[in-house]
Amino acid sequence: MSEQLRVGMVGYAFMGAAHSQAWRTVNHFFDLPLSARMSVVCGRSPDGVAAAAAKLGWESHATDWRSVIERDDVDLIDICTPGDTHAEIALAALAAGKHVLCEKPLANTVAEAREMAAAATEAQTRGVRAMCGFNYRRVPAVALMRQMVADGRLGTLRHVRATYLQDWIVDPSFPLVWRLRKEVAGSGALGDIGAHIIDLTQYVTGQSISSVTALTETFVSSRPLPSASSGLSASGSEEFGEVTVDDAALFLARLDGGAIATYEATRFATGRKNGIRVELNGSLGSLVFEFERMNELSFYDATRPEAEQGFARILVTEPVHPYMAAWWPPGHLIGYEHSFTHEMRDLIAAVAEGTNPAPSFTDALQIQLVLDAVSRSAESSQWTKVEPV
Ligand code: SOE
Repeated sequence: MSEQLRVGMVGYAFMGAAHSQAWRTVNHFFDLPLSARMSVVCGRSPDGVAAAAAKLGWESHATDWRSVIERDDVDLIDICTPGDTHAEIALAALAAGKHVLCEKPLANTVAEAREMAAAATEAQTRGVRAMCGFNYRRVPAVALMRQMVADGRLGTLRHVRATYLQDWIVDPSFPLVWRLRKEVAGSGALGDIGAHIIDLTQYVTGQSISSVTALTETFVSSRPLPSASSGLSASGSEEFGEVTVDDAALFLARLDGGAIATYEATRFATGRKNGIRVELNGSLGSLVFEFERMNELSFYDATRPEAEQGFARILVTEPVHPYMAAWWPPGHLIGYEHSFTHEMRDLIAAVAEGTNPAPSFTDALQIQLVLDAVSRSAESSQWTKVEPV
């Protein structure tokens, strides 16, 4: 029995469920020197967190995250809460010598993100590791995309074209959930899903966004307050609240390696449920990743004989592809949840090896600075530089 990595998770909604699946599964598919132990899940509602512990497979449950951090039988804190609590939980956990996994975006403000990145850098000197959970970079096809760009298969990169399209709040009667309130979420589509395509494009290209010009839009400015019980259905009363975040964010960008880019993050793309698409155009070819076809990569190789040119479909399920040797024979596909299992695999390996996992809090701070530049540009309608880390 390898040494245990005892986990305390704060929050148990969508990301808590996705992370729990990964903690339950990772050691059964990846040979690692440390075994994750699902020690405790924490949430504000005593009944809710007790039910979540039973459903998601946690040994115990708590309602005060500070008590979880104080436990000497917890080694790592996994933060799956809304963005307004990321900083205080991560800072307390790092100070207490706990490793930290924090969901994206790192924080709700640049100031918080700077504080978290500084604390994580200091904690490294004490052997404490911290990672921000940008899960899509751990889809094998995305890791392959990065490798092919790094190997020069596209030549000089000219265009980056990224969209993240959802439609879950197109109905104006959808209630004012936490993701629609700035004081809780920090921003709307921009920080929630825009952060993912910022990370994805910087990860696969190896280039960083240096300046942006942006616009944001809030299509529905007032929504019914959630009912006390479910939090998802409208209260039925006439109580309404103001939407204080963007419903959509669109921006152009220059990257520091010379590529130019377009980004679109929206929750009003009717019919698009979780539509992530990244296309790269280079002097020697193009690559396209689409999340709805997440086991594939489209590759246009301009060096092929003229008679054979066209977009080839790479099926990213061979054992040679990142992470795939741990799963099934070629052609047997994997899904969304596997990206989290890969995230936990890399985190556990880093803790065991004493290395710093990526993306680090400093990497996530740089993404927060891009988000901030987009917000400032949308305000000023001016091209805006991304502040240095
Ligand atoms: C809602 O937009 C959401 O759950 C995001 O918060 C996640 O990061 C994304 O992976 C799926 O959609």
